[in-house]
Amino acid sequence: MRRYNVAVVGATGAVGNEMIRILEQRDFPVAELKLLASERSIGKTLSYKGTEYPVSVLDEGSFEGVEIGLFSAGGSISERFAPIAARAGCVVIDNTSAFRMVQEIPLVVPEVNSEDIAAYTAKGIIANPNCSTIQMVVALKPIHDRVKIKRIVVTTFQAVSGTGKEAIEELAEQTRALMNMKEPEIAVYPHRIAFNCLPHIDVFLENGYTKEEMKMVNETRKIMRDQSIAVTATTVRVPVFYSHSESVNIETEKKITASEVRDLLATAPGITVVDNPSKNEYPLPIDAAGKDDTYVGRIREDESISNGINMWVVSDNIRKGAALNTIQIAEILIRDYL
Ligand code: NAP
Ligand code: 3JN
Repeated sequence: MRRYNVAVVGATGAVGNEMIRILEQRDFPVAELKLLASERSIGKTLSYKGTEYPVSVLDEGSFEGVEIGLFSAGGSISERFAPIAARAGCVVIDNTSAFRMVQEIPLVVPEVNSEDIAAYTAKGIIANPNCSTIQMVVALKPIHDRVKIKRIVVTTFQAVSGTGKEAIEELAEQTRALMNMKEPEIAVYPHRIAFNCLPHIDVFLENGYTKEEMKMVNETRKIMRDQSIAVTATTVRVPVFYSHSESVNIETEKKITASEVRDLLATAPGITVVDNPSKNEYPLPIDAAGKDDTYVGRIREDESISNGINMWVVSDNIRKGAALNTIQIAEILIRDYL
């Protein structure tokens, strides 16, 4: 079997680390593995399949001989280094927002629009959507195909791991401090996150929404190839370590019942329906953490309108929301295109 030289850019981060774990778990055909990060990581090693690999400092020469580059070191790093990598012949799968809305660059969730990967040839780059968008479109695409979604109203409950390794540490530290009657230190977020909820993810924009909220609006329309879908989002950071949860309300063109949605999603790719309220069974972030699927429950008709559905959608934001989606794209890329 053909093997590929793979680079992980941002390998020491929350997403990069999970990428290495998933390459290992799914036995991706890696020939040489290059782990790249900043000067802060000089001297570090990371383990892959029982061997320690050195972390190298990312620079302009990092991509010679690399065939696939998995990027998650932030938007400005991708803006600078993804085109350099692509010029060196490496196909970049980028986890940042740098290229998501560039028209020629495909924005891909394999369960929804894997056929768009073919357009990678335009720039040598494929964009991975925002985590909150990914789990929502996985759950909504089968419904959109059946009864056409006119409007989506979504509120997210996002885990701190979405902000990176320092935020994971901050929630743990603040919780420890408060449980020991100490003053918690606030560094990553503008307010304390332990025992709190912050209706603020990424920066505020002129229209009053946050950038995270507008990512959900714009990315959903691009991935679903339907600019007519109306989307409004409120994104909230909650004191959970892993897995984002979302309350999703949709209005559809044609009527669909809750039971039809349950049946449709039960056989859809990447979805597990957990919807048994009489037994207190519904998706929970602690159950989704470390898993690959998107979990959907609390499926019910919205009684305030004629064609409406409410649901609760939960997925591991670092796996399906980032690292796993990236590697699923890479798997299709090598199977069908490279
Ligand atoms: P993180 O835990 O803070 O890790 C950041 C990573 O980027 C580290 O490996 C860091 O290396 C590296 N890095 C930072 N500055 C660098 C530089 N100048 N040169 C080379 N490497 C550099 O963050 P994360 O949670 O993994 O997220 C990283 C990025 O992934 C985010 O900024 C975002 O764009 C993207 N992301 C996307 C999603 C999604 O929804 N798809 C979710 C989360 C994150 P050092 O350890 O050496 O500092
Ligand atoms: O906050 C979350 O839960 C997800 C965060 C994603 C993120 C964090 C920093 C920069 C992104 C992203 O993927 O949209 C970015 C970015 O690249 O804009």
